[in-house]
Amino acid sequence: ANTADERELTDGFHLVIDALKLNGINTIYGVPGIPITDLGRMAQAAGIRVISFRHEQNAGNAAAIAGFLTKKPGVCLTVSAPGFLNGLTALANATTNCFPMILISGSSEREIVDLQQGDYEEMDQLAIAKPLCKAAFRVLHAADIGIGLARAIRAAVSGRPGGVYLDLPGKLFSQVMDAEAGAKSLVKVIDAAPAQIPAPAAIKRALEVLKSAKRPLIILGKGAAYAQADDDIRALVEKSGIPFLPMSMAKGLLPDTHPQCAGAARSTVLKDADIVMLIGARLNWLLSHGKGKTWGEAPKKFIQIDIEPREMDSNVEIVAPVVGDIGSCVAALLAGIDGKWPAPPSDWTGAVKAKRDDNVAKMAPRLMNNNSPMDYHGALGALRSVIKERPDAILVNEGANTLDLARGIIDMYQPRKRLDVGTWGVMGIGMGFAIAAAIETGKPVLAVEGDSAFGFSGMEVETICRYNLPVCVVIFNNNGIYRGTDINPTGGADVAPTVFVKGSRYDKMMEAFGGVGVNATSPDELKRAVDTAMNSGKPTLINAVLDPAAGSESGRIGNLNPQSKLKKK
Ligand code: OXT
Ligand code: ADP
Ligand code: MG
Repeated sequence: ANTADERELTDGFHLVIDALKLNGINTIYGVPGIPITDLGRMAQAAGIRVISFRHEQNAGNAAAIAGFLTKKPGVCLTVSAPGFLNGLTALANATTNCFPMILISGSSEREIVDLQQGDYEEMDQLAIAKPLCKAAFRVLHAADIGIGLARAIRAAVSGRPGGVYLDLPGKLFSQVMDAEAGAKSLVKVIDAAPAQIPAPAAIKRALEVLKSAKRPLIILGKGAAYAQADDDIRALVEKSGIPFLPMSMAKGLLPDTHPQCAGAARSTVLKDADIVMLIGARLNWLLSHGKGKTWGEAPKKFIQIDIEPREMDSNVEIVAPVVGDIGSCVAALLAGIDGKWPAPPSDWTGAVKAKRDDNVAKMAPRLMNNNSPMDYHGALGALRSVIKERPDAILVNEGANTLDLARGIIDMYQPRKRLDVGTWGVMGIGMGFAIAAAIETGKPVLAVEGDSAFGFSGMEVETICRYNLPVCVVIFNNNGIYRGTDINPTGGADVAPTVFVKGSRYDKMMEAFGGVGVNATSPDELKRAVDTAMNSGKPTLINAVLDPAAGSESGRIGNLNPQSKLKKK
């Protein structure tokens, strides 16, 4: 073909890239291979940032948290069958957490897959993805790429956000079509997540219920953080004078040090509140389903703000459902909270403050120890100062004790700065979240990782070094899952299932890739090493040596472990 002819043609590769760019998607997280290697290369050549990982699950987690941070779908690109399945865990996790994400996978030839004739990496990926995500689509014709991507973007970000699967069979990429027709086939999605305005009657009902409260409480969830309605949420809390309890990833929406913050009085506010307003938080296991011992004896009424109507009454009766997007709902509520709004009774706010001050005072001395080997409180006391001094840094956190204690001890000051295991309590989000947080925000990232938790995504330290990202990973190395002290009761050579190699030096992994590795044995050493890392922005991994006996089984959720009824012999 002569060059004049070529100029008039486009193909699947270029249409996918043009469609992404047209919709402002400037970053792809993925792992290359057949049939998407050239797609990644061409995307990079076209100015898209292509971040290449060592395992698709980590790329998928990166895309998911990019979605949470930006309200645009994060894109993960994988190869067929095994790569797709690796990415699928992240897609399911994104959907569970209401993060917008699109998993784009190359796939094998339909004719062969559907007759099950054993193609290279054969798998009916669309069918497998469907039950695990919010929506799933396949594009068979190059002319449909624009529409396919538009559907995927809308499905991911409109209504309750979630994960979308987009199946692109290998043959599609080399399909050619007339360039002008191709350009016309692309769709720029207008108003991808339209405002969903709450009904005035629902707002009126909610305000009446709230006004009747003697002991009101506002619970902020990660939906509220996602909504980016930070100023109005803060105004609603402050004008109403109601104590607020942040769920883990909503910490920092208002500072944890805010006088109305009830984070350190959690058990008291859940037990004793009479009216509870949920903003972007579900009454799932993390809130004991809204009933039982945690919620006390006294009757309770719930107001719930959520974009998903079916969330209402999912666990207990919601007396005032407010369905709409949080920005619109909070603005409407705020309009109804004027100067005459009654402050909550002072015996209630006083009781919350007393409990909070008591818990904070009890914890304070434990955070100041300089023990070696470290305990959780000593180590986390040091990291708490790091975030206090750098409130715009992003904290990534996973583990059991490492997670639960860091959540309580490290105060957050700004919205969307704490990223963690979320609704599933999943290990493995660490490095993917840290990488995307650095890429999407340009801010320094501190990843506080249990040694087990780190292992699920640890190879991505190479990725961190390769892209020279300002990520400081701190591994709380207690030699195992929860503790490093279990022994094999048979006396056999195998160690207990929860225990790892003793005295491991994770810092040397980082050095292998040109990053900075530090072995820290005391809180003072740890603080110095983290400060240096955060100031330099150099990829750093700190092996924090923790007392193997310091943790407890499953951290704060040991009660979820089933117990054997049989007595030990
Ligand atoms: O009010 P009271 O008096 O009750 O006090 C509360 C607060 O008011 C108070 N507080 C404070 N006091 C003082 N000052 C301040 N600032 C303050 N803030 C709060 O403290 C208490 C407690 O507060 P909290 O935490 O808010 O309340 P509580 O009661 O704990 O809240 C309940 C929950 C349920 C909301 C909360 O606990 C929560 O969010 N939990 C999340 C738990 C979670 O998701 N855990 C992760 C999963 S555990 C397990 O599954 C693990 N696995 C299995 C596995 C997983 N997960 N995934 C995959 C893919 N495969 C396998 C594994 C392998 S964990 C794990 C690895 C563990 O080992 P590591 O080495 O990684 O970690 P280590 O344990 O460190 O060794
Ligand atoms: P947490 O774990 O912090 O309690 P959840 O993930 O359980 O939070 O709940 C988040 C809720 O927020 C979901 O029910 C989701 O539908 C809702 N949500 C997410 N984004 C919005 C939004 N923009 N407007 C309204 N609700 C939202
Ligand atoms: Mg551990």
